[in-house]
Amino acid sequence: MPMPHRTFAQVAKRRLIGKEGRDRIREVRALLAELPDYRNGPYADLRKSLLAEIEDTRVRSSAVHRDSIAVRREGAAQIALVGPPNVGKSSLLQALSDIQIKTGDYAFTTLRPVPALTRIGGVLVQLVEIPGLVEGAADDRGGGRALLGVLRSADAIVYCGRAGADPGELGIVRAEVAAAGIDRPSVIAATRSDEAPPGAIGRLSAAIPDLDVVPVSILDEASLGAIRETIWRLTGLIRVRLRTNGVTAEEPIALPPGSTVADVANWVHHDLGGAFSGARVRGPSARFDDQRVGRDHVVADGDVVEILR
Ligand SMILES: Nc1nc2c(ncn2[C@@H]2O[C@H](COP(=O)(O)OP(=O)(O)OP(=O)(O)O)[C@@H](O)[C@H]2O)c(=O)[nH]1
Ligand SMILES: [Mg+2]
Repeated sequence: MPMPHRTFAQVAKRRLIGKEGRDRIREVRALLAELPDYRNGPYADLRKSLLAEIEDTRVRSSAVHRDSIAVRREGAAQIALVGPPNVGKSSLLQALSDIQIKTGDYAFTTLRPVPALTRIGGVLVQLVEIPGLVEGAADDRGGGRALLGVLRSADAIVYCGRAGADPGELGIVRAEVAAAGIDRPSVIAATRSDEAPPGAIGRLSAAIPDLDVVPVSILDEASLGAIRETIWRLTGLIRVRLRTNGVTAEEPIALPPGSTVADVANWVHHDLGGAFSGARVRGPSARFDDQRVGRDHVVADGDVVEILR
């Protein structure tokens, strides 16, 4: 029995996450080899789209110009790490994901945006380090316009500033972002907090009263856990787990707040969106376990939803 084609499509998508260039093409070939060899129907469509994926990947790889800084969006949300040079953005990105990037005790180690995926409560979130936003960036100083362009597509911003540094440095960066007309949910990560003198976090909070300040050090696991939670809250998304045939999925799906049972069904599959009778819900949005609800029922973070056909 071959895998149902919908499952295959989901598996394929998952296996291609984070892969680019030669790796991506290799994975697509492996998937093609596993695909049942039907000439018509959904499997044939899948084959066609996988073949197109190889072509697209080739085009993308040959088009990576030296000055191209575009970032391919992945995961449920994209969060930008922005701040002055040398504050520890790359180190934080590295501590929260499993990529290796250059870090260094001098300014401008990172010259272009670096994306990395991190898993928060079972959901993949993309973090992107935006390097070198200097004063005048909005007027294209230091190639600022292209960097701000990348920032424009982010869902939220983590402003990174050294816990012990002059808060004015972050003020400059925020002013450039504002001058570019970019306004996103934001927090301040007070980085390298293990090096900060006593009282530094309090002074930073006092200087930037409009944003939450979260101290973080790559040497302190608890602070990394806290910044993950902060990043999750910044996405504004909610997590819902699906239940099928009495089994609750381990990995949640991420949805915008206010999503309904119909949105969950749509996420499972577009065909299903119209053809289901309701759901059974347990969790924060239910009055009791396995409450029977209609398609307009609004789900909440932490719900378990069983779609009824
Ligand atoms: N003690 C301490 N040092 C840190 C921490 N995070 C980063 N560093 C050090 O700070 C220096 C700069 O770190 P990077 O991660 O390269 O900083 P960055 O903001 O990415 O720098 P650019 O890309 O050059 O703008 C390195 O020497 C790191 O080892 C931290 O939490 N604690
Ligand atoms: Mg860096």
